Amino acid sequence: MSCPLHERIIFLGFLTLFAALSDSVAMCQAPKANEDESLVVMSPLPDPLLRVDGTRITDAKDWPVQRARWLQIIAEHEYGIAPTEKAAVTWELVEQGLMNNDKTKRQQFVVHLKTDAASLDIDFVLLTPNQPGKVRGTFLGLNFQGNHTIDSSPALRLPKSWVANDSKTGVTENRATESIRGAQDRRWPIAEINERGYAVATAYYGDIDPDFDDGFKNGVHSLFPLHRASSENRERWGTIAGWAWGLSRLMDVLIQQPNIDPDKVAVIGHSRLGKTSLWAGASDPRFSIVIANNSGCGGAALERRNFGEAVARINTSFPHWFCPKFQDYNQNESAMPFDQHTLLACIAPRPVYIASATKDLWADPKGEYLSGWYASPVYQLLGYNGLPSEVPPASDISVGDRVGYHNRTGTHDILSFDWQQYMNFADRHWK
Ligand code: GTR
Repeated sequence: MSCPLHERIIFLGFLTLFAALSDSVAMCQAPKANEDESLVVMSPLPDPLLRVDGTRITDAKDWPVQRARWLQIIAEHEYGIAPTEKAAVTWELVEQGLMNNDKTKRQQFVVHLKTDAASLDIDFVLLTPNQPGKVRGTFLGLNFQGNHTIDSSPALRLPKSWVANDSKTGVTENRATESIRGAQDRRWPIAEINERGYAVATAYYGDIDPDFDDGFKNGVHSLFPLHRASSENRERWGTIAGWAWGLSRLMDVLIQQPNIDPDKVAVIGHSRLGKTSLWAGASDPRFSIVIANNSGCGGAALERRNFGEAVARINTSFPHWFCPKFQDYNQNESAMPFDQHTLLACIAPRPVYIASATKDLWADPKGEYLSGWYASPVYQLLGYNGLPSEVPPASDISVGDRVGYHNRTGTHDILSFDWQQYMNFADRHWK
């Protein structure tokens, strides 16, 4: 049946109005965020060392079983369980050259992932110091707007996948544009990193899984259609788990490169990608250091503090980041069988670094710190020191041993100051 044009326009108008209304209704359903420390009432945290039978682990040799239990719980209730089936991973070098006044060697790969159901290509760039021999260590992390945004080098390829429309970046029609080449370079101080002997490896997060709610169908989810989360299968992987799984596939490729030391790869991420680096690092022990910058709710911050963003709001704004089951904890954090300190504990004894920014109350700097503090008994059991005190340090001071932390003066971002602390941390642990 065809419908006259004016009726179609009126109908589309109604649809748009309806969508806008339901969006604002959804936002209203999320409670007002608390950013007042005096209003924080935190219910008791689960003890990471307590077994299901109520006894407490006192021997390091019992930790691996307990760690596996936490990983299972966190997967099931928060990020969702990733498929155990494998995808075939192959890669090709599609471009290489020098940049940064010849101080940086650039290699661009396309990583192909394939299952019986689908295939997916990820553009992957490796930027190493232009020197012979192995690099000192590698920082692997995803970027938000495309590999071409991390540096102004004209050779960096534009993503072909979905990109968020944004009046600031000038992106319309969900396609990457030249206009933002180099626009994120403050977040990726490549020259400084290479000067200290380290490499940077990155891919655009949308190549792995587009960042919008499509019912878990596109991106990596298309590779495993039988594993899709739904109202019947509420514990299956969401988008953060997809990005984390993608980081592990990039790691598969990275460790095959002759100049990369597979024992010295740190996984790093900012904000939603900091939540991602924590989950990638907790689940994949090949990452020898894990770094989460301003990761906030669903990242390092303790959910039971209910400070800043909190569970109900993140599940309302970004329902696709977590598994549907995580919604059971909207305004119900004390019922969570875990909290984010158990996520950090799953990284032990590998070093983990958490960073906050003083003006980023939305991400709850104190909650990010305390998570590290409450994970520290696990590090101690395993023979290492975590954080030194229950009291967070003054701003811009880096503290901790195997659990590192700083609270940079300023807003939600990842800047040279943060990278300097991460490289100092890597210098110490990768001696
Ligand atoms: C915000 C979100 C945060 C954080 C941030 C980001 O809108 O509330 O959880 O992840 O986005 O990733 O930039």
